[in-house]
Amino acid sequence: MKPDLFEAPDYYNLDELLTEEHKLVRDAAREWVKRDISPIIEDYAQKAEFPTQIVKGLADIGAFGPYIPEEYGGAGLDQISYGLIMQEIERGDSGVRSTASVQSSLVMYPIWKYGNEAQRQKYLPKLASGEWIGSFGLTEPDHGSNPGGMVTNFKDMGDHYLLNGAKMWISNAPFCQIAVVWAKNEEGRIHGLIVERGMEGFSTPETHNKWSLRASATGELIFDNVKVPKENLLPNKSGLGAPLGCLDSARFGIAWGAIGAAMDCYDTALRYSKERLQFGKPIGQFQLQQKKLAEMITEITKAQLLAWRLGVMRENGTATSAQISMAKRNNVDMAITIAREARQMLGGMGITGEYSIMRHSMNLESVITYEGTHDIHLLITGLDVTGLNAFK
Ligand code: TGC
Ligand code: FAD
Repeated sequence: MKPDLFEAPDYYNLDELLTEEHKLVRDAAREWVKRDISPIIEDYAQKAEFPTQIVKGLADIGAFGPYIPEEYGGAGLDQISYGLIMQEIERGDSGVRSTASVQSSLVMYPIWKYGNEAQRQKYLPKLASGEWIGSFGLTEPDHGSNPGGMVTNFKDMGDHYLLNGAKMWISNAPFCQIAVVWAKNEEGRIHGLIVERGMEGFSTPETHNKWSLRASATGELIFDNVKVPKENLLPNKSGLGAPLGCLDSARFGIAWGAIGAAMDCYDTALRYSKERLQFGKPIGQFQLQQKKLAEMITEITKAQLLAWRLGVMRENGTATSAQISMAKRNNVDMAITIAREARQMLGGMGITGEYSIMRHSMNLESVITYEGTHDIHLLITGLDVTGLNAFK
């Protein structure tokens, strides 16, 4: 793979909207990605293997629980810092950002928000340091976009719960120490349970043959009469709104992350367009190539503004779930379009692992599907503006 010469585009001087702390946090993540991710990521993606040696680095840059209070081992940062960290990590690879998103927003967040103090003390510091990796089990083989239909269930056996069912497409599953699992009780009410590796009847087979997110480990969570101690139930929120609340936080991170992938594709194509000569001139001198670059930087700038404003609203507690859906949908779509155009600008070289674009392009096929598909987010916006529910 070529050396990482990335220079971040900032066409509207958005750095002026950031605090000194934001810039410090972002630059630390940017440097780490250049040093520890760029040189190895293509190889791990080719091997379809998660680079476990990067876990400590992710913890060091505050990627595990950026906004979780410091008393629980988190970085105690604000929402824009969280977004910037996700942006920088996904500039390196969406699969690495996935690991950080799941750990922070889908495992640490529910334990922090829905757990009791004993659960926070037991799990959060180990997750923040990367000693333990978590996974989040919501999707099932027959219930993806419609998680409310889940069939995974638990029964109250007096001194413990008995958990049965299966989750599919679960990031980090093959090597997680714990899983936050969503299951129905005997009344059909959804609750979160913390399942630990080693509990009898709990297994996590890996999903192979992915052409996308190859440097992220994906698997199943299988529960065959798993005895879960009663103290592992998250007591402070139940119902479908509980897992969907975690998704709000993760989708916010993706809205920022996708900008990172898009920036990397744009920056690569821009540099290539000045170096690659055809018909005796740089291809960047041709109007058709300029059109692609001009549209890319326009779309990146709009996405940056959307993410920044959403960050301000998340921080002051006014962002709605529908506003988060809009940003996730728009920014991932923007990134996948840019990846495709940038790939074309590199001609044949664009399909090789010498450059990052094809990997980003394939990764984004997962990003546009997980955490709510492109179409589901459109319907959430449609419901919000019309008041008419397409899901019922
Ligand atoms: P609906 O009847 O609309 O809602 C049920 C209850 O939930 C509440 N609610 C929310 N609460 C918090 N945040 C949100 N975003 C919420 N959206 C809805 C709602 O108010 C209601 O509460 P209550 O008290 O009235 O019961 O539910 P529905 O069954 O009609 O479904 C709505 C729909 C389709 C929008 C939703 O289920 C959905 O978002 N589907 C997409 C599923 C999804 O995103 N799955 C993601 C799985 S995790 C993942 O992909 C991780 S990838 C990570 C990585 O690797 O980076
Ligand atoms: P389906 O729900 O079957 O959808 C198929 C198609 O139908 C889609 O185009 C969809 O938009 C469309 N569709 C569905 N319903 C409607 C409707 N009402 N109106 C119009 N169109 C509709 N899940 C987790 O719980 N934890 C994880 O860590 C996790 N990680 C993932 C990692 C990867 C790499 C991938 C690919 C997925 C991951 N997921 C995870 C699962 C992900 O959230 C689901 O794949 C996603 O929610 C879509 O569900 P589905 O694949 O079952 O598709």
